[in-house]
Amino acid sequence: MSSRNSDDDEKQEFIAPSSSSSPALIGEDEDDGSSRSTPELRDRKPLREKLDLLQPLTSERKHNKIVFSKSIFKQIIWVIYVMTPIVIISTYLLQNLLLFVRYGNINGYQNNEARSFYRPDLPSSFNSKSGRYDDLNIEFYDLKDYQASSDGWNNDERVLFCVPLRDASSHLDMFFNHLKNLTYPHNLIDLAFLISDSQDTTLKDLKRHLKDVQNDADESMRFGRINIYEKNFGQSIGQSFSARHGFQAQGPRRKLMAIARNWLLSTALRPDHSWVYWRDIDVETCPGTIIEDLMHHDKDVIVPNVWRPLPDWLGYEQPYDLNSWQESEGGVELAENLDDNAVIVEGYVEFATWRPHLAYLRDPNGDEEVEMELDGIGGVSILSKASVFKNGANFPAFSFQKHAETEGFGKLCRTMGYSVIGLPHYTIWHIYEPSTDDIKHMEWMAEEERRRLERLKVKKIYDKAWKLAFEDVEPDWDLLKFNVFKNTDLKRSIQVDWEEKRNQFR
Ligand SMILES: Nc1nc2c(ncn2[C@@H]2O[C@H](COP(=O)(O)OP(=O)(O)O)[C@@H](O)[C@H]2O)c(=O)[nH]1
Ligand SMILES: [Mg+2]
Repeated sequence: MSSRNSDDDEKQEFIAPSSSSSPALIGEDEDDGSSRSTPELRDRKPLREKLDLLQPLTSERKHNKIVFSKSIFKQIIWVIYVMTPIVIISTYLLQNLLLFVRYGNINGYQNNEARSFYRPDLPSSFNSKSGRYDDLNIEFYDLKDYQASSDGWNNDERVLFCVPLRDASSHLDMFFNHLKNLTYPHNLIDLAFLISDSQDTTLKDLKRHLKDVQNDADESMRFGRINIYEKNFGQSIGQSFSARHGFQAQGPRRKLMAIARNWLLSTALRPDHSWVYWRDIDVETCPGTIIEDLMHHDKDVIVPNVWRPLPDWLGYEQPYDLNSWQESEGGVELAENLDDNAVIVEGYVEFATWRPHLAYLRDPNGDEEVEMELDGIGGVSILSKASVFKNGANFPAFSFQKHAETEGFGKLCRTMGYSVIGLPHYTIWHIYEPSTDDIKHMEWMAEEERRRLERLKVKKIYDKAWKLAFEDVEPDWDLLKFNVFKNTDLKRSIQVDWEEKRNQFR
């Protein structure tokens, strides 16, 4: 038989069971009328018989074909159905196996060692001097083990590093440079961020930076626990310099900031923290040793001086944080005369307190170790013993002795008997952000510069035209002058007797 015929046979075997059980129909399906009376058709009789004989086999195939061959699509679904759980389970097992081989556990970290990659949080058993677990997995802390000492870095004292954030993505590069430069052992620093009422990409950028630092090949660069919290408090005052610093904005803004700080602190503070360090995101210049520099004073609450650089046309530099001050008679008197709910904010002419400000007492060449007692403090950079908060201090979100937020915190700490200290000659620098007036002035300066350049251009053209239009006769005149005066005594002086002349005309 030709190859076509053998194809036909195969086709018959395939079609027969599904289309009709009658062998007569096979021929009809298969051939047109011209081939029906040919010898080949007669030769097919044994094939039909053969098909009849194979009937049980054909129905079995029919079954198999329904299951396996009805459509390729079904097969693909089947493979996916079977393989998906296998792939998931084996990936999970492989991952855990790799972690186990590397760390000896499947959590991806080792006790007393920096962890290998970023995770949102770590069990509090991570790292030295933390809680201990018993057989029942009960965590136990002997709180006397977590006190704060002046050289905490030698005693494995953990620092909770708190950063409130709002629309802060533009400051993150600068902030992480500072963070990486910190000399306090990074594995003893737990980072806690609270992002509120932000419209920009703060959260996304923050996570990217944290992943980078926690994946640093140098394990000593990696930090301890890292927590990011997001919570909006409905802050509607803009984040521009002038919006933030307007007098009217101060009361509501400071109360909301106080609430934000309290949330951040109470959510992140753990039993194993000995210190709490507060830091604003927008600090431009700060020593990497800041934690140790403040810590070694061994005070309950301590702040550095905070200034900001200025453009040359504004005088190069200026005190920034006026919230660190000592109480004065004027301040006490003012407070007595205000409503119970009033909040004094320092540094505004509306509140004349005549208080000595830490910022203005700075001597650039002064001894950085000099201390000054304070009553109110600013929040740009505060180091505090954790026990201060654990004992109940917080940032008043209401009028506490006519103050709120960090200034209220200072007052509260003094009331609780804590030492609250500022360092007048130890300075860190906040960024310069232009105010609305500064921006106007800068626009005016830019316009002036544009005009000056324009005038310069015009003058150049005039100078050129002048040269072309007029002949320079200066050398000729010099020659002529010489010839005209060569026989004249130019030094001769003529004396006129004016008295005589006057008499003549009388
Ligand atoms: N969570 C939170 N953080 C804020 C809010 N407002 C400001 N911040 C952050 O708090 C810190 C101090 O705020 P900033 O506006 O720089 O204060 P200023 O320098 O005293 O005017 C910065 O790190 C800000 O990103 C807020 O409403 N919520
Ligand atoms: Mg700021």
